[in-house]
Amino acid sequence: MNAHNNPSAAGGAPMTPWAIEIDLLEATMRMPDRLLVRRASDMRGYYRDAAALEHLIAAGDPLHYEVLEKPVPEERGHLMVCISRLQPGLVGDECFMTKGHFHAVPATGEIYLCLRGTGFMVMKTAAGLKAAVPMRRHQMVYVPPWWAHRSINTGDEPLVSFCVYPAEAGHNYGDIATAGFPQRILRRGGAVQIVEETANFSRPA
Ligand code: S6P
Ligand code: ZN
Repeated sequence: MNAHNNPSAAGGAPMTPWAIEIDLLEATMRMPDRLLVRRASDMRGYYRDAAALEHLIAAGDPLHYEVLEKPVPEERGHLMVCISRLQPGLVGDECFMTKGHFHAVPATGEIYLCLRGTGFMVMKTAAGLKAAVPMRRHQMVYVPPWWAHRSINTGDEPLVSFCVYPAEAGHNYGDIATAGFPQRILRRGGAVQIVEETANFSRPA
């Protein structure tokens, strides 16, 4: 069997084609096989106001975000698809966000098609480039290879995106937990602000 008639990278039988139902209006995936759930207590160290986060955790540890997936083998050639659903809310004056990550295989990009809500995708490269791209319904954000990415909900309803990325990409959170991103998104009195990070901004005393 040659590469032309055996698309399985592992050399076994090719995967059987499949389909799932994604409700674009409700912004949900029916019967996902895997569900990643992150609550406020999973986000320690990521927000600038640690005391506000602890207050939130003590007050019920609210849901932050969920990732619904139909996993495929984490092999080159496959495409991973998921729905990311980020709740609205504030930690102090900072909008709820995902942890953010580089891909463990860094030369892999990602597509985020925003289905619902409003926010930003903040991005950075290891070489110091930065970007903050608005997210809103019907907007597709292209995360190029080598860019770490974090989604941020600036609105009053869930920010939901359909994501597609190379299945071998993986996640690399190491640098994000310690260095954060160059930009934070705040909401003060209803006004959304992009604030440039400073050395002592991410770790307040
Ligand atoms: C994976 C893709 C998403 C995120 C999800 C959660 O490459 O970007 O599935 O995993 O939005 O974010 P995070 O930063 O906690 O993994
Ligand atoms: Zn990713």
